[in-house]
Amino acid sequence: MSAFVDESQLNVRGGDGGAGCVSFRREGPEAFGGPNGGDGGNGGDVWMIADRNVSSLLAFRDHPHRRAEDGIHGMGKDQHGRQGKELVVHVPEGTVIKDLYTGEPLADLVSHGDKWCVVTGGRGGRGNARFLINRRRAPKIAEQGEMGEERWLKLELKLMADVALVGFPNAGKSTFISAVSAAKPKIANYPFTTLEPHLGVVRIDSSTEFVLADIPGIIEGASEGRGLGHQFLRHIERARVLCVLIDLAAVDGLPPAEQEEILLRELGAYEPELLTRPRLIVGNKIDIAEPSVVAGWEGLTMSGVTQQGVRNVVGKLAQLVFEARNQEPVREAKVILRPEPKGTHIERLGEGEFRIHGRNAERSVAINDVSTPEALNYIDERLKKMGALRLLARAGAQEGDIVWIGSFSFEYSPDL
Ligand SMILES: Nc1nc2c(ncn2[C@@H]2O[C@H](COP(=O)(O)OP(=O)(O)OP(=O)(O)O)[C@@H](O)[C@H]2O)c(=O)[nH]1
Ligand SMILES: [Mg+2]
Repeated sequence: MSAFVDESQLNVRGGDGGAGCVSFRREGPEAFGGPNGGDGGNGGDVWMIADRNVSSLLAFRDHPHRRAEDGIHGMGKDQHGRQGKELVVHVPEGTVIKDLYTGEPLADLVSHGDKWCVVTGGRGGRGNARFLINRRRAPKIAEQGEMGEERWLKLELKLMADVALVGFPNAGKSTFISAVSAAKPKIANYPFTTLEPHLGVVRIDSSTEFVLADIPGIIEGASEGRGLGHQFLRHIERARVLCVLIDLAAVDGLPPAEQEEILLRELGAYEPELLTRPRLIVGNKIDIAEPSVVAGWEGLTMSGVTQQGVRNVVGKLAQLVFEARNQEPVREAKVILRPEPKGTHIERLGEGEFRIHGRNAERSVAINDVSTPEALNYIDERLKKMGALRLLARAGAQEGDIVWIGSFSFEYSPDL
């Protein structure tokens, strides 16, 4: 079907890492003992996964923010904090994910099980037990937890019909889709009111939904091109389940059994495979049907106008869709991991001012208290080790220039 595109925005955020702990042994013979502050747990990642049992992006309109669990802070006695649970966000097959601001396509989750790690949780901070070295017997420093990554996304989906409504003109197809979804096609008491397909999302609960297509009426001879025929049979071709709507109060008095026979014949003549498609046959307009007609009808009945029997029909369709989806073979799922962020690099902010970027560099200043000489020493060592000072010199930093890392700054000196 042409341009039925469902769109939504989504904000995802990884869990924050727990903070490392500063603590020392204080018991019995170990009074004034060594450091024993545990590490904070990592925050949970957020994954997006294609799930064939999700059919629209409707759920994200109500809940556009999704966040994974935070890591727990480390504690004394070398107790590490627990990791935050990852969060898995289920989206329909075929969902294209873009960056909301740049429009850059990020991932295309094509088939069931395709998975993408969209943001990672913050790493947990290391406790002071990890900072013990010979020169530093009683470290009072521990790392803060890293913040979880956050990102705004745009989700796009070409809607595909799960259920196609098949019926004669005027059978009540548009009335039915209006009753069970937000679709609002024109309804009128004459044939061929609907001239092009409409899609509606039928939502039963947060985990059960399907896409219903209202298709222009089919008449005898449609498979040979009569009426709006051919064109729309093509749309039916792609639906997983067919809902054949019989008019129990047809103005021309065509008996239900005959309607059913003609409709199925047209489907089969167009494409024999359509007859093997799961289908539900429903007698509509039960509210105004003649008792004699009703007496001769053994199938399901409903009224799109009074809504009698509608819930039952929707439930049965949902069940058929669920079964059909789960019989489809699953292609081998693709797992897309995110590329590692870039290493340490220097940005020149202006005259005499630089910024060091990079996860490790930023992490080295994210410690519980950066104001002590001990902490400053530690930061120096770390920056030297990762070559950041060499990079600064190469970028032209001079004595006295200001260097930023995260929200921390220091004065550059070539003999740091
Ligand atoms: N009493 C009654 N009238 C119905 C029912 N369903 C539909 N109608 C009426 O039947 C007429 C046709 O309904 P539509 O929903 O437009 O039928 P359609 O199948 O979409 O028709 P086309 O678009 O022309 O193919 C309208 O006047 C509806 O009000 C029903 O269950 N009971
Ligand atoms: Mg219609």
